[in-house]
Amino acid sequence: MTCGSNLQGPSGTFTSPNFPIQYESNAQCVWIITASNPNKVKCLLFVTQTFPFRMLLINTHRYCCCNNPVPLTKVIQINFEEFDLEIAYDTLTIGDGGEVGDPTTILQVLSGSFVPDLIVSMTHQMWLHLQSDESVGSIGFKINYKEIDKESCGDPGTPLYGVREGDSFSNGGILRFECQFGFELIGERTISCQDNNQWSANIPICICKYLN
Ligand SMILES: [Ca+2]
Repeated sequence: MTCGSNLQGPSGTFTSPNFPIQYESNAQCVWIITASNPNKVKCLLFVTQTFPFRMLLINTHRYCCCNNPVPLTKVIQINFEEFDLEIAYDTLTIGDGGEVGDPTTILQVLSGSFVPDLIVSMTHQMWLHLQSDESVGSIGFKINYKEIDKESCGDPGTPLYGVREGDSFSNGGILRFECQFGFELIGERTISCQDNNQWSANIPICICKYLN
């Protein structure tokens, strides 16, 4: 069966077919998410008396004078509320841009139930392709998406029973994690936002040391 849809920013939610009941066998579903207005601009420098300047429409009723408009490019962030596909046989391939299936744009190929905290595109579009084989399904997925500023990995959150140090989600940004007293940190203590808009690892988890 074919399924999927074209989705627009600034935010929304979508699911695999029949979610949370099992998706079909032989499914081929494609979603393309596009930022709501990739052509918006912002003014870095407002000019009031210097000419020449460019008149830019800020909203329906207001104009400003601007001598260096820059594109206000947004990128697409997704996170998984639920995810479970038959491991190794059914896959969700996620790519940057709108060229569905282009192997040079693939960001992740997901299967089973382990997923990144967040996946962020490099451009104003992201594509997703669900492919299932001829037998055995699972519940599928529920995904939330939203637009965020470009050159960002998005807010990955803070572990339950943990604290976070650092607040930059931009390329090069570093977050450090500690767990509350009595809890042990499992995973990476430090993660960084890479140039491809993906965090270097998921955030860690904090588990009680005295659970036996
Ligand atoms: Ca299957």
